Amino acid sequence: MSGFVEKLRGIVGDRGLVVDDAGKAPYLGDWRENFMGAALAIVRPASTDEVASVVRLCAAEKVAVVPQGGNTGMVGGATPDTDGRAIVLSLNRMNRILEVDPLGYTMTVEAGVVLKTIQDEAARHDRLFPLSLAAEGSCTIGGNLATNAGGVQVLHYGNARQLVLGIEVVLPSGEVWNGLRALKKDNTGYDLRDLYLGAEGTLGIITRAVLKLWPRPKDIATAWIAVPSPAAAVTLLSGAHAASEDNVTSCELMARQGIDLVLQHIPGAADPLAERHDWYVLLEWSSTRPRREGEAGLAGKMEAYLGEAMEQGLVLDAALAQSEAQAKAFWALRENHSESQKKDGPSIKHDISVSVSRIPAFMDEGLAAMRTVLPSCRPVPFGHVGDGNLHFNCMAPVGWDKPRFMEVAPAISAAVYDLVVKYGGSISAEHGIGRMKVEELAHYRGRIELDTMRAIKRALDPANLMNPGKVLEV
Ligand code: FAD
Ligand code: 2HG
Ligand code: ZN
Repeated sequence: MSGFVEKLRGIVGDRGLVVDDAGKAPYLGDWRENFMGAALAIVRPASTDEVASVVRLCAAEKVAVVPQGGNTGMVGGATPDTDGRAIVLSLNRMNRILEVDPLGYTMTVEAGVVLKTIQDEAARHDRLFPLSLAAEGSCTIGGNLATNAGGVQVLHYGNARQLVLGIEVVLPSGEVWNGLRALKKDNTGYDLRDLYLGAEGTLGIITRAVLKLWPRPKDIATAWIAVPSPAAAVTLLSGAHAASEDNVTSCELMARQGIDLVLQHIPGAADPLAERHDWYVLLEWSSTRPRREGEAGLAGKMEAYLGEAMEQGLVLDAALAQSEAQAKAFWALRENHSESQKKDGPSIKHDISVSVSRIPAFMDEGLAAMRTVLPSCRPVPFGHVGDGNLHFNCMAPVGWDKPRFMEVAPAISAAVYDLVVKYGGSISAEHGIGRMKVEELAHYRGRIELDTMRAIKRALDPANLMNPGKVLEV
């Protein structure tokens, strides 16, 4: 294959090619350390033309391409398989912000721009790019679009699909589809853009995007709230929409088990409330209307609302952030859930969704289902309750190593996913399918849906070279 690698070098130059084992290593395993693959080379093109030339070469030589952004995905979608015959195509050199149009509320970027850089650039123009997730310091917009990422503000702004107007894609043939349109309305036939969003790199490589911007919030209220139950959390959220004048931008539910792991593993983390409680909500309201002199603003409204909720027994205790630093500390308790679970030991994740009003019943039945399979397991449910999206995770019993837990893990997952189906929910709300849930997708999706998906994949990638083995077996 040395001739092939030299052809790659001819396209991307020395800076764009990684062939030594130490250099390749960070691109070959996933964030959760569940998958480790091998690759002929890591290819890092610097432009759409270079991506297209690399993909054309791979198509001609029948070499599979695994697109990769920040490599923070939760389902192994960016990890090559172990045969070492694919290349990893990393977008991390395509990291330029190409244009900001504050008047039209858009930003045009290359796919490898880190999400936090986009948020900061929008803020510099007094605008907001609302996609927000704990991996924002390292995930890329290309990866966010390819996974249709969710995060903590979906209930107000929508998921990644709703935050983008146009995209440019390098197709499996190496041709470039320029759908980089900044149009809010465009009913000209099938929506090709929506095909590539959430396709996890199996239909093509997103190289550029036109993103939507929003006005930057000027008044933000954040509260850390102890609630008696998930049912109380859902009722609290339901009333908050009107009480905040439709300004609820985040509503995250957490169980005490998750908080204990954060306090144990994350230096500097502290419990905002004096007493221990079983359930917590992190509630945030944001408005673009600045708080005027002498007004209590959103914090005043939130305080009044939480006071009423306390009288109704929906709230047990609450702390309203008195500063940006305190709000950040509340958020750190939520955002360090994944990191602290990773540090604690083996776990399995169930990124599920049901309708918001069915969260309480699902929680009860789901916890019972996990414990029926393995009474000593340690469930850590948390997540985006406003989207009906729970991370219904489960830590291994204390003292168990990964191989032992993985023997029983499939039975726990099957119990959870069967219940999700009973509730009319989804087995992957926001993380995607990757390689981790290929079998589950095939099992839980209907024949018509699977046949249609396979027909699309075969039509757009007949040689099955674009991220093969991910999402669907064809
Ligand atoms: P990667 O991991 O590199 O790739 C993900 C998938 O997209 C792969 O299938 C890959 O092949 C494909 N891909 C990447 N770039 C491209 C491209 N340019 N064109 C085509 N395909 C491409 N996700 C959420 O939805 N919500 C959350 O709240 C959330 N929180 C997280 C918190 C932590 C601590 C971590 C580690 C992850 C979290 N994630 C979350 C998962 C992950 O961050 C997101 O899925 C993110 O969108 C992935 O971006 P990435 O650039 O790292 O993509
Ligand atoms: C989050 O909401 C992410 O923090 C990660 O989606 C969830 O670790 C998880 O299970
Ligand atoms: Zn999440």
